[in-house]
Amino acid sequence: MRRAYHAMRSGKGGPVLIEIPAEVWEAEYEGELDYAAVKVQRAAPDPDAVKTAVRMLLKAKNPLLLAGQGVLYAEASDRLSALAELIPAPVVTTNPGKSAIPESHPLALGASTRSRPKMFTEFMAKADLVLAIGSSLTRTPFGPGVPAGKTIIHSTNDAADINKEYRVDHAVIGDAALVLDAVIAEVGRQKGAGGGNALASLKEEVAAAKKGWLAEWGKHLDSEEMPINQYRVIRDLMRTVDRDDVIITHDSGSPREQLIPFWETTAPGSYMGWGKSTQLGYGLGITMGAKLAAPDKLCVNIMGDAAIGMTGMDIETAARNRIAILTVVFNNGVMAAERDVLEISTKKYGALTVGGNYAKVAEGLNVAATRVEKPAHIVPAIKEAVRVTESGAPFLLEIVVKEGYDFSRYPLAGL
Ligand SMILES: Cc1ncc(C[n+]2csc(CCOP(=O)(O)OP(=O)(O)O)c2C)c(N)n1
Repeated sequence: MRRAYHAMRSGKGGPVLIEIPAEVWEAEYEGELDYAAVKVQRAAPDPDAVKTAVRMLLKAKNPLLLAGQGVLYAEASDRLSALAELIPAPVVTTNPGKSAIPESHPLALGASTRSRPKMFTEFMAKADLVLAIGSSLTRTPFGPGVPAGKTIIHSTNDAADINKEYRVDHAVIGDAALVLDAVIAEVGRQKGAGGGNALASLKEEVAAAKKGWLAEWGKHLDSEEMPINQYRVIRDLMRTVDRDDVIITHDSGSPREQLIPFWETTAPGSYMGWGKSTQLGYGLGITMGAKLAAPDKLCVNIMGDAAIGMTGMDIETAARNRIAILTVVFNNGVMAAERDVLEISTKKYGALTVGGNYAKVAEGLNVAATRVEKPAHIVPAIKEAVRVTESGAPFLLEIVVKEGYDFSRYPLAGL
C-alpha cells in the first residue's frame, strides 16, 4: 500500500492497480499495523537548466506557453499566469490541461482537442518557441501537438517523457510549481525593467483575435434554429451558471469537439478535459467522481444520445447515492461523430441512427428530467436543473438538437 500510495501521489501520479491473491485477501494480519501516510514528493529543477531556458525564452520573437495537466496537479495556475505576463507570452493548453490558465485571462488562447479556438491556431502558427510545461507532450489525435520547425523547451516532472515523441531543444525537469517559481525568479534576474508596452499590445492582439473568432461563430452561438444548435446550448449554459463554481466535462463524440473551444473557463480545475482514452461514458463517471470530491460545485457532463444509450444506466447510481450531477444530453438522433465511417453498416442496418426519449428513460431510473425542444426554454430548464442539483438530487436535461457536425477546427500546419 505504501508503494501504491507513493505511485498515486508523487511524480506523474495516477491510478494504481493492486492485485491481491485470494489467500492473502482472506488471511488475518497478525501484529501491529505499521503504516504511515505517504507524503507527496516534488522535484525541483536544475538551476542551470532554468537559466538556459530563460535565455532562450527571452531571446524568442514569439514565445508561446503550452500548459498541460501537470500545472493543474501542481496547483500552479497563478504562477503560469504570472510568467505569461512577465515574458510576456500567450498561453495555450492541452485538452487535459484546459483551465490550467483560466480562459478569461487576457493572455489565454484556449485548449485544443481535434477542435480549438481559431486564435490557438494563429498564435501557435507564428510562435518560434514553445515552452511546454506540465505536459508529457504525447502525440494524440485528441491533443494539440507542436508543429514542426519550432524550438521546444519541455518541462515535465517525468524525465522519461523528454525526447519521447518530440526532439526537444532543451528540457527542465521538475514539478510545475517549482519550475515556474524558478523560471519566474530567473526572468526577473535576466530581464531589465520595462516591457509593459509589449504586454499591453499582446493583450490587445489576443482580445482582437478572440473577438474575430467569436464573431465567426456568432451564427451558431446565438442561433434560434430548431432543432436546437448545440453551440446555443453551450452559450446559454455559460451565461446561466456561475462558472467559478462549475466542474464540467464532455463525453466522447461531437460534444467534446463542441464544448472544448467555446466553454471559457474562469477557474483552474473547473473543466475535466480528456480524450486519449476515448470511451463513451467516461464523462458520466468522472462527473460523479467530481461531485463526490467537490460536493459544493455544480458538476456537469454533456453527452450525446448514443453515449447515454450505451452507458447511461449509471445515472441510476447517481440517483441511488444522491450524487447530484447534471447530465445534459444532446439528442440529435444519430451518432454524428461516426457519420463518415459507418457507410456500409448504415446502408445495411441503419447503424448511424439512434432513437429515444432520454428524459423518459431518466424518470424510469429515478432521475428528474426535462426535454427541451425550443431555444427559449433552455435557460429556464437549466435554472430548474441547477435548483434540483442544489437540493441534492441528479438531473437530466435532454435537448433536442440538430445533427451539427461543424467544428471549430482550424487545422495546424506542420503536424
Ligand atoms: C464505448 C464506446 N463505443 C464506441 C465508441 C466510438 N464512438 C465515438 S463517438 C461515437 C458516437 C457518438 O454519438 P453521440 O453520443 O450520439 O454524439 P454525436 O456525435 O452524435 O453528437 C462512437 C460510437 C466509443 N468512443 N466508445
